[in-house]
Amino acid sequence: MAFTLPTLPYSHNALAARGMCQETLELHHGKHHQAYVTALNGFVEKDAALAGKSLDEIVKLAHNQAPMAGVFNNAGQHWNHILFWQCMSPSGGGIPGALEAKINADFGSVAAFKDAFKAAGATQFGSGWAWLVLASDGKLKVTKTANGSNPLATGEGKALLGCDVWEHSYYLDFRNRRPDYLANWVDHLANYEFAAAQLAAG
Ligand code: MN3
Repeated sequence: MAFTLPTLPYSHNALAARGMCQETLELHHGKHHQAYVTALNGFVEKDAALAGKSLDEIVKLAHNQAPMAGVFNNAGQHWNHILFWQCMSPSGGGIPGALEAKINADFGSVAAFKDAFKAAGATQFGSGWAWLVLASDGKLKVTKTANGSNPLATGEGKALLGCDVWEHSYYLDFRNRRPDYLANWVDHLANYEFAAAQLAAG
């Protein structure tokens, strides 16, 4: 069964008032994410070892396997973008009480969490992702990964939020100003309701 591009959980212009324009979403979802799906399906068709495997299984199987770098890049980016669309909302930015309490406990304050998340994204050299994860010790942590990698592959924890810091995610809206994209993202785009639901699900 081939992998497919998920439908966005909002319209292409739903985030425009919050700093992510229609053209960004049309290109990012319809072109970039679609290209990862198409490439991944091409690899699966040619490799019997991948046939019938779930996306999670392929990400873990291909991680750090040099001959499978292309598989990993595209499977990882499919996994990352499936999450990313859910990590934004037209009513983003508000943090539910239970998640806020957990953030305060593990980071000291919401501001400290946001600073750590923005710093992770801003200091990821080149393309990659910033993450809020629930680590195996039960604490929230901020991490970053390069290119198509993610916390499922690295084993750093369960991803509650992921922010794409590839240039295609922000260049139309913020040009080269990645820190401004990240500041806007944590305050106005991030779907903390989704993160809270991921946290509650364990
Ligand atoms: Mn992307």
